[in-house]
Amino acid sequence: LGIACCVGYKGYLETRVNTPFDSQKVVTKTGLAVPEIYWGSYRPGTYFGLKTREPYSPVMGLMWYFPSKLGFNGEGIRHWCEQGDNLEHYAWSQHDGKTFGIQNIVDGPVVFRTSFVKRIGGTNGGDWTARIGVYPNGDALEDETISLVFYTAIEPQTNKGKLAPSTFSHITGVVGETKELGKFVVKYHNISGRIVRESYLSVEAKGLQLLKETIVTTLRVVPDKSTGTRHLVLPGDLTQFKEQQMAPNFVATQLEVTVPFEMDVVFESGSFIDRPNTLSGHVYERELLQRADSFHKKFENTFELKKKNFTDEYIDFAKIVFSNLIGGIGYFYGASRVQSEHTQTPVPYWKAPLFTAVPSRSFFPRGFLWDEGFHGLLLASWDLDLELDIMSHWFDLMNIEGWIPREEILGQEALAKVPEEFVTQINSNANPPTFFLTLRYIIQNYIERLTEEDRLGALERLYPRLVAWFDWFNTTQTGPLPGTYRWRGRDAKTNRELNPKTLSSGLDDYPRSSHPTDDERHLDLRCWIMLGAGTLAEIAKLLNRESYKYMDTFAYLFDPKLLDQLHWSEDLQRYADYGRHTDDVALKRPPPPPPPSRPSPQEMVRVVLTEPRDRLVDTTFGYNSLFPFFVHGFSSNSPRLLKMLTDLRNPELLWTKFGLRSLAKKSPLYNQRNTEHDPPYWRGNIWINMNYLALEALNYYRKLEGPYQQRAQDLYVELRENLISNIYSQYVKTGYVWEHYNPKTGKGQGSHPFTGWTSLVVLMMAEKF
Ligand code: 6A9
Repeated sequence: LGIACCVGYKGYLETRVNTPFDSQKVVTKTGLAVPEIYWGSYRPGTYFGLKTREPYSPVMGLMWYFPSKLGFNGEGIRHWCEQGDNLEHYAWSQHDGKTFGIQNIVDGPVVFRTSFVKRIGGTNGGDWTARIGVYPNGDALEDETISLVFYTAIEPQTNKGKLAPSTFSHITGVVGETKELGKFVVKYHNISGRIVRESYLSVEAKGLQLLKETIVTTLRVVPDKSTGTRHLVLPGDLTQFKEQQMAPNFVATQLEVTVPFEMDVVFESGSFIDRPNTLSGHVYERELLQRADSFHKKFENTFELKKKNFTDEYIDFAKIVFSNLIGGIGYFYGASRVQSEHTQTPVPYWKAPLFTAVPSRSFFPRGFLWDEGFHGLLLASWDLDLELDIMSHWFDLMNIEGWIPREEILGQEALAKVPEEFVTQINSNANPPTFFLTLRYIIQNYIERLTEEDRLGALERLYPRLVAWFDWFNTTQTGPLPGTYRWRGRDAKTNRELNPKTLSSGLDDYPRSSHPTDDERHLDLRCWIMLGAGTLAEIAKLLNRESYKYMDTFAYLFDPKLLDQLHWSEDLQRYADYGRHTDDVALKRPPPPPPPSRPSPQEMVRVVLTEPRDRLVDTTFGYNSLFPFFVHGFSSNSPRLLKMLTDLRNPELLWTKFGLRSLAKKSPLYNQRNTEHDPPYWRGNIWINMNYLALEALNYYRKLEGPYQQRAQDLYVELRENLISNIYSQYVKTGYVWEHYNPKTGKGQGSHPFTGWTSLVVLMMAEKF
């Protein structure tokens, strides 16, 4: 009996990590039940791609290349957003998240304008048309042609999915069918410009992650005897081999054209029988103009930048940044790979959809938990239902323990972008609970919108999950002393890293104690929990639930005396982590092994020059030190507030002309590499999400009556100005917004475009907190 019980118990523990949270799902309406957002540009990792909000939707998309420049292995074909393509610019310039979008892409000698407009009708999600325009970038291109490839593809799991090439109005398009879409067609209309050559491909592709490869391997070189040149064409129907006929799942049309050129891709749903006209040509242009017009009006109503006297250039910039965030929303479906201490190997999570914005369309076009809470501030300002839908999807990914995985790599396309070692998500590891920030923002700014019935309904369904999430943090992430918290997931054994990373905190290589132990205390996590408790209490009140538990937790964590006991350094007059620590560490290359072994260069390792001891990590000053301020932890006359404001403005610490740097110049690990391969990341660079939190707190204290109000006001004005002008000027210089900014020069760095939390610049301009 004993053994049976334990085997059963072990099995029970093993399966907890991938057992869904046991309560009603928050998302109740999706797919065709929400026709307005059924189709969309939900493939943010492509330059231009569309799909539906369906687990296995057909995908449509664009590739292009210059035939004269096509390299070996298809080098030069544009499809997925890749930094290595070195495009001068690409971003949605207008996008409302619902009905239309306009994108500009600059690729050397040409400029693309890709737009789409949706039209509701019938019972299967309606129609849409995409306009693809290619124009010369400056001087006209002489004799140069460009090849445009537009495709439709389905996966084997697509419900009753069928595709076939079909010719309408001279260009090969597609007829297709799925269970959800019913019958549909994709037609191409040449609007203006000259098609030099047309060809198509119909084939069985080996997977959605291999579409470009399939084009590359099937392109044929056709010599043209009259001119002595060679052309690249798609080979037509490849599905008929011997007797055996395969069903195509990938149909692509290639148009080799001269520039300028414009075409419409017209998607028509079979069930839409009473469409008044074809959504193409002038009809399309008129529709697009109308939508753009409402977009501009709504943008001003929402963010009021004209009213604040921003110039047209700044307003256009804000529209681009915002549009690329909302236009970067994707719909993903698949299973994460997860692991717990009770599973021997990683196991699959359950298959689930995720509707989410993404930090970066090029480098990480997928969902990240704490990034999404920041994105939510902008999205909620624009369209509260859209944001509630996104949040609902995230909370449906919660397991029975109350855990939500941090990085969401769902589906073949997403998986193909992530190196193997980053895929597995571990259920002891957290990520800052920024959705509490989103919810606080919504309650503060849009309470009247929130209290409408259907939105309250979403909140009701969300509530048990918010409670479970909070409780998960407040039980699994605690430290040994009351009121202390610790990020899990640091590697205590490694000697590769100068300071073992804390990926779960979101601040990755931000310096913590040098020797991770179970006794360390993380200041930022403590503050996140306090913010969570306060917000949860407010939501409980809103829903007429008992809120005292969370009020108590909030009050307990708010207690300035307890905070000081645990985290205040009397010596250095600042807040800090606590742990086993020494500053005296360095990366050194070990001496080569003695002969006869072949001396291969050995990787640098950390050497500890002074033994660590238990202490505050108070020689480090940076974003982490600011967290008590971020969560409004001081009363208006607190000397701690004065000290904080003084430190904020100190150029020897964090202050720069471009915003607050992540780490003080004098901190031991300022600008240090973590391994010889890992350059400094959160060790000096300026990050916009943290700067937004600083501005938010300054805004709070400048409005709170007290002796330091004016000081907060002055800092607010100056910091806001510094951030906006630098992000803007870097955009003008480079064509992009960036992941982080250089503290010495203000230069954009890291991944780009990064219209994740860097797009908070729009809220800074709008002064919405
Ligand atoms: C690794 C490389 C093609 C790092 O914005 C997303 C996250 C943040 O949540 C986190 O706070 N970024 C920040 O420190 C980017 C993380 C990217 C990891 C991808 C695989 C892919 O190579």
